[in-house]
Amino acid sequence: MALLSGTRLTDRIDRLLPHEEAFRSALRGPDVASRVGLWLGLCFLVALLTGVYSHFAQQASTAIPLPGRPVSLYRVTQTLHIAAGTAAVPLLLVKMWAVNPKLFARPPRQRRAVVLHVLERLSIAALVASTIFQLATGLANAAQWYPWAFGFRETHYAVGWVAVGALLVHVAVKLPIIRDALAQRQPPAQPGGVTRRSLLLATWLAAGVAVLATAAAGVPGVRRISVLAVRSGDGPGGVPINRSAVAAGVSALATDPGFALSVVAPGRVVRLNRADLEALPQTSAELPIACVEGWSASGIWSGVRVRDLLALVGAPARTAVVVRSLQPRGAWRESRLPAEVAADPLTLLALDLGGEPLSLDHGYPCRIIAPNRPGVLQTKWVSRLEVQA
Ligand SMILES: Nc1nc2c(c(=O)[nH]1)N[C@H]1C(S)=C(S)[C@@H](COP(=O)(O)O)O[C@H]1N2
Ligand SMILES: [Mo]
Repeated sequence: MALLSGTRLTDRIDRLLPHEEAFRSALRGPDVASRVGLWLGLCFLVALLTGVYSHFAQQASTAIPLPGRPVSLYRVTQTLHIAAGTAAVPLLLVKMWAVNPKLFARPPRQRRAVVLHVLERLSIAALVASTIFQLATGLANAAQWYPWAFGFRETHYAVGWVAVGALLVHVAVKLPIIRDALAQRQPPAQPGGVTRRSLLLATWLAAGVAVLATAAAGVPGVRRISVLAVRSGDGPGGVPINRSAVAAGVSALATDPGFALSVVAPGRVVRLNRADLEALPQTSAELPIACVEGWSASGIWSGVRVRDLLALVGAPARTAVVVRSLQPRGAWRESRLPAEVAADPLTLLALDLGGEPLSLDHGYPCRIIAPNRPGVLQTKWVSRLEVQA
């Protein structure tokens, strides 16, 4: 059997695939793509800035110390991060619908033009792939679903930069088209079909509904309409429970009457049981738990200032402290308090939430709660505070 010659093969593919002109809607094209793209770009910018902040906030030792005030800064930035990512999903779908015919544009004939065409297509492929990756992994993370083997934070962070790079190339290449399209006040004529106005309106509406239904879980007042949110705000003291004591495998140790917290400094150890901790001066503060997965809730915590505990072993207030928990394994069983966090008068080893002793799931007998920190660092079931020499 004779092999298909190169030209016959390309002819066949050409006949199989639709042509750019086969897409009828006049709304497919730069006019809608630029307008939706502008908002998509804005979502990207918000996600990038808040994402970089979150990445560094979760780093155990950050070169630039993060501010302790406002106490809810991380709560706001992480809610914005999830909201921007969620809003981007319908925007991306409409954007891809608008530019879809371009996928079937035939390559030009001249060699130089072909090279440029392929490069441009490759940058689009990188952009689309990285964007879908970011939105898909971000959404899965917000749903607390980790169906992959790679570390989420590092990968989501790295691919974020790929997406930003590809986006910059894309905007630079398309700038003249974008400028023309945005300057065009007159929408494309679409006899009998959906108008540009209603398409854009439906797009903004879809983005708005998506944000309210899922990502507004961190916003007091509107939390109730976030019907698809993973964590709703129920839980003892109005604070949801992330990992339960049973899931963390700490139930027996945390309820053991022989429990005692160890505060350790070089050459010195002080052991305190729950009654000893209750007998120390107590401080109350309203502080949020702001989970990186997008939910957050504020509670009134009371307990002992960490710096008071450091004083018991003769350590200065401004000392970095390693916090260990009763949990035998798992990524969040330990955390580190940088010196300025340990010294903060609002950094507490909490014993109570909402005027009641901590529930087992919220970290009984004692847990860390510090201002403006990602939830992953608010270690529960604390068993040891180790001063860093
Ligand atoms: N020991 C321990 N502490 C932990 C965790 C954990 O898995 N183990 N999860 C952290 C995460 S991811 C969050 S968001 C908060 C949630 O606290 P909560 O369950 O009291 O709301 O606890 C943090 N403290
Ligand atoms: Mo979390």
